[in-house]
Amino acid sequence: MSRAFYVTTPIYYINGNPHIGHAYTTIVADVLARTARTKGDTFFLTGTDEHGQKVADAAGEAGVTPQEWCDRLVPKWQNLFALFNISYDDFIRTTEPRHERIVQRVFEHLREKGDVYRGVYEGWYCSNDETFWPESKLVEGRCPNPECRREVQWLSEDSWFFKLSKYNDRLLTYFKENPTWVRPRSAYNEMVAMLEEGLEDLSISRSKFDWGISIPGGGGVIYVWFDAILNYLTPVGWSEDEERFGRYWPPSVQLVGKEIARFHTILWPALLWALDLQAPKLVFAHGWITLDGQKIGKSLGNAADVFTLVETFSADAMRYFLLREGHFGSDFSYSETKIHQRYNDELGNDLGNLFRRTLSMLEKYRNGLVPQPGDSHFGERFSDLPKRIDTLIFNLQFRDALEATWELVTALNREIDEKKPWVLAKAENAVALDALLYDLCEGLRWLAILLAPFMPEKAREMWRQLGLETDIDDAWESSLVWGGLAAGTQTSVGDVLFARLELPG
Ligand code: ME8
Repeated sequence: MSRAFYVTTPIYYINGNPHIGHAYTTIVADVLARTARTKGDTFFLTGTDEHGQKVADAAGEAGVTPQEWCDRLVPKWQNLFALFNISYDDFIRTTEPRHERIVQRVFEHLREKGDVYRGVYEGWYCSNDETFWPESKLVEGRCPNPECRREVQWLSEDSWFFKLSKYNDRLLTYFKENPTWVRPRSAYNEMVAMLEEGLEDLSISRSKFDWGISIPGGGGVIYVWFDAILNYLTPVGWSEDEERFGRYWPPSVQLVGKEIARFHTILWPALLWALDLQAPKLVFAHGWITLDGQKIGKSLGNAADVFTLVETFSADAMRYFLLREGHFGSDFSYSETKIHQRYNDELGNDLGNLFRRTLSMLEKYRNGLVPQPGDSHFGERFSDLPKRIDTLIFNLQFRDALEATWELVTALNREIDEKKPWVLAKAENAVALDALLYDLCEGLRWLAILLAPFMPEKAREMWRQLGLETDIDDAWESSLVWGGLAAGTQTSVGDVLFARLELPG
């Protein structure tokens, strides 16, 4: 069993530019990784899926070779992830030799074992979804995926097959014995229904098409999904670094959009068992960000430019919005009006003003120096908050985690409204004013720590203005004891955290 925390995102097709949907899954993984890092060894993997017909077609349309196309597109994805402060530990590209070597090794190993065999594939193929479809699944002769519905091609070619059907019973038993290994429940149920219907062996090679990893010994290229799904093995040292592999395998959480749940919860564990490896501990198939009721996607071309959104709202506000808006697992719709509202209300008013008001009052009444603490009900009242938030994050309930954090934001705002520091100052009630200002500053220190995985830049800015010199990334549980802020700390009022934005008219 792995001793570390290993989290992955899907690797993204680079047949076009990244959009907010890709940012979403990657940000979620980042929140998990940042939280996990405060506890121990963590490995966070993302990357790009560069082979297959879809990418080759995009290159063809642009009039360049697939490799040139990939080399041109990858920096766009990496720039987006940098803009969002994604703290991945490795970015894998499936065209890298380190990955091609692993895929070929797996192929050879399974062929020797007899789980990969030669046959003829006859059936339909949707190149947009890079998926083989049996005749029975087509809808009016088209791709059955409701988001796609494109024309399918008839394929008839010599092919290598993976004996997926051999693992049907083991998969069903595994699902029954591990009812929470695939979440949410809707995805789990859908997969069980698919298994009950029965699995067919999977064609895993293409002979009439050459943008892929060569089959060892010749005979075409490896099917893009077989190639891509193995990316999770490559950077953790499978077959090459036993100690490293033992540390990270199996993955703790694999995040995917619900449309690719079946590759990750049926094909993937079967392949792993064929290699005598353990299945991931959890595959979470999240919902879609929609616009006007439709999934935002590259092929529909309905995505708002994510780079522009970051420019307008800041990376951290977008991270906050994406995790706060929907329940992770369900679809949620996106609109700039909704982002504006959350930005101005929750970030600007609730949090930003609280921060600014507190530091300004401290400046005015105490020259910016944190006073001595007094008697406080906060310590007891919020003693279980860090643990609760931690549990919610690892349970992938990000919206609830942010709501729980806002209990503290609300309580601090209420404290100002009720105790009225300006009245205490006027009455020269120094003891009460010190106690109040201390609680406000200490509460803000807590908030910076609790929000760091969600809004790393803003949390760091809060930390800086609060005059804290340690590294915020080292602060978590042990730092969350009420009273941890040292009296005498010199704070300094700096930039507004979330400058108010006017709604477009
Ligand atoms: O499927 N809402 O790549 P892909 C939420 N290469 N998430 C979304 C989204 C939306 N509207 N649109 C995309 C592939 N995503 C394969 C994966 S893995 C071995 C191979 C996110 O470029 C979501 O995570 O089509 C989804 O599963 C992924 O992007 C699909 O990216």
